[in-house]
Amino acid sequence: MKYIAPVQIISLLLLFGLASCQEPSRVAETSLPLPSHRQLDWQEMEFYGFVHFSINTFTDMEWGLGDESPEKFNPTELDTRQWVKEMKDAGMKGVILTSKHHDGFCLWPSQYTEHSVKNSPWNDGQGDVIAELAEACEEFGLKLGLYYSPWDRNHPDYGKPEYITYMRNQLQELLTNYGDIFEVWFDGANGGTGYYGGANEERRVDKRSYYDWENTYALVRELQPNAVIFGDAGPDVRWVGNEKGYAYPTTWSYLMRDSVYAGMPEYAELYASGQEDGTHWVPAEADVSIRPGWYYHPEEDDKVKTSEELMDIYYNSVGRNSALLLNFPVDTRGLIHENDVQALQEMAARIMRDFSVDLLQDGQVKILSPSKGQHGPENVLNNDMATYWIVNEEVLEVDFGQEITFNRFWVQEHIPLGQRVKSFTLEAKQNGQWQPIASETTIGYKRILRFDDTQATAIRFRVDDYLETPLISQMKVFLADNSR
Ligand code: FUL
Repeated sequence: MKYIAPVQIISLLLLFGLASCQEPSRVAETSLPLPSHRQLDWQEMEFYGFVHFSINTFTDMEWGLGDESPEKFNPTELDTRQWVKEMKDAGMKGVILTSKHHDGFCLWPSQYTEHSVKNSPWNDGQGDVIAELAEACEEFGLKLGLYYSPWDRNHPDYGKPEYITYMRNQLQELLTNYGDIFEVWFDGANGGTGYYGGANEERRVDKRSYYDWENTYALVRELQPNAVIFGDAGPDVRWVGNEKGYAYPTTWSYLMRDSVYAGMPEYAELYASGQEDGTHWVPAEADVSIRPGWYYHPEEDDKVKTSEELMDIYYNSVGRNSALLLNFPVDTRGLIHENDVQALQEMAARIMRDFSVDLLQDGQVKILSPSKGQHGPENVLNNDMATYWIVNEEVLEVDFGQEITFNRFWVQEHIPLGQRVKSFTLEAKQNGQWQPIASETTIGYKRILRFDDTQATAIRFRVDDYLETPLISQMKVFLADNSR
């Protein structure tokens, strides 16, 4: 990269005087919904892997009916270390495995059903995929999460109260036998046709009441107090409303959680952006598969997303106040296919390259404005998420001291005290004149703007509208690879 370290000067322009200044102690007295400690820990993970692996892998299906024989599950070279190593190398912080998908087959030897690995030829019925994955996660330092489908097309009792006991018994096994779990992922696809122990019929359930979520969540809390619970509508992490892996330019971490439920038909249309006036903190997670399907299909070996497509997904999720959950359809060998590995590692190299040099860290930073003490604008450059700049109607101007080229702007709010910015503007000083680069809406945990290569001697950041006094934690500027 051809770039000479500039002298950077930050100047703070007081636009509306000091009358509106918020005292640091006052900003904490907010009525906004705030994240829990488990949500804050989860937020920092940003990018983690998903694995869809089951009998479907061997039957070439996306949704098994529930009548498939466990004998079909027979990976020849299952290696969870390979999955975890590739994810770790790509910078992922965790992995979520489909412990039981809609077809009801269990990847662990549950004592409550025969429809599991214990009746498969794999490892002579002695295997436990979850135990192997937990071990690999421990070895490589990744966190383990578990997907569990409430809908079960195999179980004879699905639709009856007895099934809820079965589900809770299984959760008890999953959440006590495999160490710390960072996320419990409850799928929203509920009810429909299935095998149901031979009944072969359609079973509909009342999505709101059947699962008695309140008590199921209480069980998860009791067994794994640090795990976030994912569901279409939370309670801790919510679905982003599509399976393409992108969040929306406006993405709030708030939701009127009590009026939204899993499987709600209008969710994607109405709530995918979150709600500015939501009552609870429920941040978004964007899920997407690296191939068209969630499960492995040999005919999709040449349909793996390119690293360019994966970078669009990354910027439109992690760069839009959402986490990214990227799925790998593990193949019939029990491995992440070579083509998927290649695309993932190319993506990882691009992420590394795009964010390798923060241009706001280069050179000597000078603060021209009067010091604001503990919560001044210099905090946005200190790489410390615990500190922040209290924005009292000021504009932040960063002078590079010379012309530089850049095409990414990264900004983060101090979310332990909520999400506050409603809209902001970024400008660049070109030939002595301020030119608009972007006027955008929400920031949240992290917002990354992509734009064309821009030559400028300074940038100016302004919050245009906010819910409460904005608290900006970090800002960065990069010259990333804009070529395709
Ligand atoms: C959906 C499921 O129906 C898909 O099979 C997949 O598991 C996806 C992540 O969630 O609701």
